[in-house]
Amino acid sequence: MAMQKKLPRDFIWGFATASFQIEGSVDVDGRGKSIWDDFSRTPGKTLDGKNGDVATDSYRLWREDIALLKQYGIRAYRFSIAWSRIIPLGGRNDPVNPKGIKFYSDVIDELLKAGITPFVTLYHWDLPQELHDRYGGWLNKDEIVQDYVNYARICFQSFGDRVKHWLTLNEPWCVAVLGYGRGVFAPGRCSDRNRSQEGDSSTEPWIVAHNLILSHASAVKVYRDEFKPTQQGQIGITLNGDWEVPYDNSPENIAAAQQALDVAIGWYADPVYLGFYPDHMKKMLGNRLPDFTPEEWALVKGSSDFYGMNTYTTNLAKAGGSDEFQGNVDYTFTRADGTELGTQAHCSWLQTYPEGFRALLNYVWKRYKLPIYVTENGFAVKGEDSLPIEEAIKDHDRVEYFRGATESLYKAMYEDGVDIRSYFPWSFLDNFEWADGYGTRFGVTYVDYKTQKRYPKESAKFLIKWFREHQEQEPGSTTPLLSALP
Ligand code: GBH
Repeated sequence: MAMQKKLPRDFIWGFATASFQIEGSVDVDGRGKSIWDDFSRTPGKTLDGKNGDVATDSYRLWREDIALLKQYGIRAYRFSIAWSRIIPLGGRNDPVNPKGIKFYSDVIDELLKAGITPFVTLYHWDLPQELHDRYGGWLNKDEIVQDYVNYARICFQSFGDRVKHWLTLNEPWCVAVLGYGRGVFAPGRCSDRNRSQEGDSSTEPWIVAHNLILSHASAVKVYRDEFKPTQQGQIGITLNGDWEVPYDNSPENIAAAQQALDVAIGWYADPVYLGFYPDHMKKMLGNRLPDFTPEEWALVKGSSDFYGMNTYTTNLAKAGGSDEFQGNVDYTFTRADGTELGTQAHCSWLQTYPEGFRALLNYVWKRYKLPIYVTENGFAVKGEDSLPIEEAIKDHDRVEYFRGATESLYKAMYEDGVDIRSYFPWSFLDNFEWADGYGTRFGVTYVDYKTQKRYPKESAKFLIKWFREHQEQEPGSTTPLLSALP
């Protein structure tokens, strides 16, 4: 039998989290408020009115969390920095908070001591509230670009000697659409006056996206000009985006699948990697799509060292519908013959479909031609929230999800030749799942919110074992003691 190829030693794999979803301690050590503090405390915005005041208490339990990551034997840990811990009021003329810097600095040191590579997201949705109140946050180009760049520069200065992997923004599509279009995420603006007192869903998301792209590109320029020559790290953006399969073979549904990709992914990826907007977006939006000046295009094009991919599922794309954020395409999981695409997750938007992951990796590789860092991929098991702990940790559907995903990852690399450099299952811990509160669990580690005790699920063990078997190991390294895990 031919020797099976193994993932190289420097392939990065690990688990991912985000500051607001895990940290809690929202008014400790000088942290300023973020838009998610206010939003989640507003009645009716989150499931059962839950907020991030405690979350998984990781601001206090970070040493224990890193000890568990070490026990898992992972290579890397993806986490995000809370802007309002670094600069409580957020702006370029506002004071920096040394305690915030010290917190992340200690986390980074502890990770490195444990042999774990830090993979750092600068912005995972928790904008300082003050910037929103002061000038409209992401809506205000002249202010936000400078303030974001200032924040990023402080992070490069403070942590860049030890952090070699930076992500500027997590999922700008979600920031723009869910925060300013559908109004289901902070700051909750949208045209529906039953839902929000302010906002215009027909214009604001496109403006916010424009400002996000410029902020990202400007921070990358600062990194490349001022820090990369000495710090030698990689920097890029990470985009959400799921695979799209035409509902059937009709020409309009085949076109619909491409239109959906153009808005879900191309809205950001085409400018950043190719230097233009998808034609479908220009046609759909006319002058509502803010264009870049030639100088801005020069800044934006090529502003990511790699393709950062967050992906969870596949949609069947059907022409029609008026949802511009999906390219005027309807999504379904039910095929024309009545069968379902895969196993339904706890959240409506997610079903298993590993073939879609492989197809998306191929599509992105062919279109954008850069190494791919998979920075999120995961599954929420239906009903897991109501099971006793000893049942919940037997997360069969999540194991099957990751079995399919790792197989697709492997085939994309070794059968299709896609250049993939990392894989980060979402998430290390069950955590604050935004508008879904604590009712939806994505963790490979169960969190008992009454005691804050962590319990590894079967999926964590499956992934640890899979990478142990499919990746070349450091000489002399020992197998993580799976049976010894709590
Ligand atoms: C990720 O986004 C996030 O980065 C992470 O913080 C989060 O915990 C994780 O997913 C699990 O949700 O049509 O309004 O129902 C995933 C990408 C894109 C998934 C939008 C949900 C549908 C939103 N998300 N999608 S809606």
